[in-house]
Amino acid sequence: MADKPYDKILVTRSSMPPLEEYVEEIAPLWQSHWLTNMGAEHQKLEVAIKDYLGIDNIALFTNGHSALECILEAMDLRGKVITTPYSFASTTHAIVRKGLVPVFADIKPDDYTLDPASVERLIDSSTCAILPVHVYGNMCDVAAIQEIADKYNLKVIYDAAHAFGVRLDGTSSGMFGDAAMYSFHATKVFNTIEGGAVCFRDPALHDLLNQWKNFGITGTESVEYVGGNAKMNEFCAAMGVCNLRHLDEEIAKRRLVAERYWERLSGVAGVRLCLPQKGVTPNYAYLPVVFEDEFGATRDDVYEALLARDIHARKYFYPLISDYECYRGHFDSSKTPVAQHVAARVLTLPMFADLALDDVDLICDVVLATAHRG
Ligand code: T4K
Repeated sequence: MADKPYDKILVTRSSMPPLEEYVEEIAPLWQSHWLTNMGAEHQKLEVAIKDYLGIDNIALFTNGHSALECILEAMDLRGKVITTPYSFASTTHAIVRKGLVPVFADIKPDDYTLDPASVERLIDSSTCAILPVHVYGNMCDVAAIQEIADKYNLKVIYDAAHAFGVRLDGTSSGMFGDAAMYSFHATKVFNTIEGGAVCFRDPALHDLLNQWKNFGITGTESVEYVGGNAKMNEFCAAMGVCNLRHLDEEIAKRRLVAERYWERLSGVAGVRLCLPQKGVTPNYAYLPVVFEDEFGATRDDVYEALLARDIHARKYFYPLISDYECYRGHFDSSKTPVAQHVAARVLTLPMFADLALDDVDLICDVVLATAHRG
């Protein structure tokens, strides 16, 4: 590893701008002493993201999870929300923490996003919204989901935590549905250290979201909502301003890493990969591999074999949210058999911009050597 910028292969590694660039970006804060509460860097980042994504409306947050909770609350939703159990804890936790009831639909076997065919039969008179996830940056079937939502008058809020920079036929992932949440966590393709955003269709939500994330304060002497505190601070916003300048370059480097993996692992019996979807410009956020029985070794065998070489893959997303201890007894995961199947077999391999191609080769060698040795 001597010639590498990392000393261990972890599942990912935060992208960071050159230190001097960040120092230059934050230097004015020593003059202004304005560190948070929607300051100059916050405003600069909002404008830069709108330009980059070609979107109309955005509100920044302290993290993606708060952004999701905030949009659910700002839309004043009540009742059931149809969602996927194949995601990070945040998706369902946001629904539950806002007093809504999650109902799990199954996922598609090819891209692991919410299967529109399994959504419609779950809708009843108390359903208020659909909350699908563009998991790994794979775009959901947005047209089919919107058609169902229009038919039953439901809101659509996308968890687009993984999909910053992803486009469908040239349109940003943030432009679909009523709203979309992005995560800018350190582990994401684009990070602000911690951070997140909501993109939304109705411009009337702009003031509402900015008030909700600031205690519901609407003026120096008026507080109209019981809001929380979820404002992005100036240091995080400055990190975003810098990282955004390098994002295209970062995604181009990730592409080379992804293509090397696909070249090495395509066509191997029992190995299922997520290749770019038709019409989609990907961001190469994650490198999920599903190990089917024909591979001759289990996902856990591969995970252990990599670990033995100090290579840290992760089981995103196992267990299913519906199997978490905190939800035990409330859901039956056998009702989402595709999600159950994928969660038991998936491994996300290391993926980050600076991952050396010879390390990708090493990882693939270990994976392939595991086949039929489980
Ligand atoms: N919806 C979805 C679908 C999500 O995936 C997430 C977050 C959210 C909503 C919520 O968004 P945020 O509120 O987080 O903005 C990580 C992240 O903490 C989490 O943001 C992310 N999803 C999830 C998929 O992954 P862990 O528990 O796996 O993180 P951790 O600490 O084990 O880190 C994983 C690897 O990342 C480390 O092995 C090394 C690398 N890393 C980590 C950190 C913290 C870095 O390179 N730099 C760092 O600063 O959850």
